[in-house]
Amino acid sequence: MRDQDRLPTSPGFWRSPLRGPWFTSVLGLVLLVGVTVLFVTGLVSYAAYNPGLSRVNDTTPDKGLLGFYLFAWPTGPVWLYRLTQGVHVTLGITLIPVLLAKLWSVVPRLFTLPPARSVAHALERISLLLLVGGGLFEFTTGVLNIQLAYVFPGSFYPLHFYGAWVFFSAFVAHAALKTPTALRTVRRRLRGEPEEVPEESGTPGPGTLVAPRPDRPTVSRRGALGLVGGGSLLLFLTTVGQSLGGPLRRTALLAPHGTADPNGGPNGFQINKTAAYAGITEADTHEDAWRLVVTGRTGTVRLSRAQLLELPLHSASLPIACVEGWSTADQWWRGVRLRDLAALVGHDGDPPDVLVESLQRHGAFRRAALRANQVADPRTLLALYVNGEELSPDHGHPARVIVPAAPGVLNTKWVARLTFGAL
Ligand SMILES: Nc1nc2c(c(=O)[nH]1)N[C@H]1C(S)=C(S)[C@@H](COP(=O)(O)O)O[C@H]1N2
Ligand SMILES: [Mo]
Repeated sequence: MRDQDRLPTSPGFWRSPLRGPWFTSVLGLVLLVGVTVLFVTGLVSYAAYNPGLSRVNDTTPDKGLLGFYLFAWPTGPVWLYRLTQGVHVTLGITLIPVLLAKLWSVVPRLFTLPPARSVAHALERISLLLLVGGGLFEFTTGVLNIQLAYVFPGSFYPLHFYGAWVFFSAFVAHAALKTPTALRTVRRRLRGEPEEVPEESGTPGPGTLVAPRPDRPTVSRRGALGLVGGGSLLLFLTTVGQSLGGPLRRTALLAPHGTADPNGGPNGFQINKTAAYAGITEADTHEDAWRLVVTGRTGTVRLSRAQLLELPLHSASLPIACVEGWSTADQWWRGVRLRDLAALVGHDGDPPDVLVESLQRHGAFRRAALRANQVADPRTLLALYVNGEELSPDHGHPARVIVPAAPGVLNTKWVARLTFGAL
């Protein structure tokens, strides 16, 4: 190694023959599509939480203008959130090798000297720090959350939400600058034209990615892309099963909810938080102790389980789909329509939104606010049975909410109180 090549700031320090505009461009174009889909499915997931409805659902109360696009999440098709969030999480995992390879392919650029040749160049380099830092931050926080490693100061949601805006802003600026070059590079290659030659060292331009004194190749560029693609495929195949029902779930070796469904039987589907975790005891849920307190325009009624069972019971086949990307196949729920309970307390016809509260005393998910469109849907139930059997303690006995197409977090378990029109 020549003396002046001892430092990473020297182009000669970087020896891999794989680096070059074609390798970087292909990975960049994959990320252009992939990261855009991640951003859109992420924003959509946030809207599905009903954050504009109530502080109860809002994990980012200081979002300000960033909530400009919020909309009333629909109640159909029933698999809507299963799909959007399954795509978000599975695609995020699948893109990890692509992201890492892309960063590796441009790492010499991070060391270029002088650090800034002009104000414009300085701004570009700052935006690159936000891009790289933001990207690593978003992928890391996402992976930690789906692996149930709740190591975040406060909550995962604000970090991932604000981080997404920083990352995506830098991403848009970067894509606007680089996409034309990337497309040109890939087209040249497709036409069989040679790769652009390296320019003078230190000069900016696509050529600077090519090592001026490359080592002997141990794998072709095509082979290296194949390795990255193979890594992605492997991650895809060991993750996607958590969003599918049936035996394929067991193929999700990397997902906490990719194991076989618990102990079979009607209640044998994935459980998020157990009754024990939530501090729910038999004494709380016992027939003599438990009452459902329903409040609305005309006052409050208290219903025992026996009284609830005298109301008309209805069924709906609905999945549970969690923000963590796992979901269940449709389960057959049976219980009282939320809109019928609204009618009991003076909301006939057009039911309002509702605040649902659990017996659970601590934890962020003990309460949830549902929109009027969710209350009005005849498939939205206060479920007492699932798949023909009473709810098990872990699935929310004696009663839980189930809402079509909504994120799992809105399906409050161990319900104690419904307050209509209070939000
Ligand atoms: N009271 C209460 N309800 C809750 C939760 C909770 O922690 N406490 N978790 C929610 C989340 S995040 C999900 S994904 C679903 C999971 O339902 P399951 O455990 O029956 O599959 O329950 C929801 N209902
Ligand atoms: Mo969840």
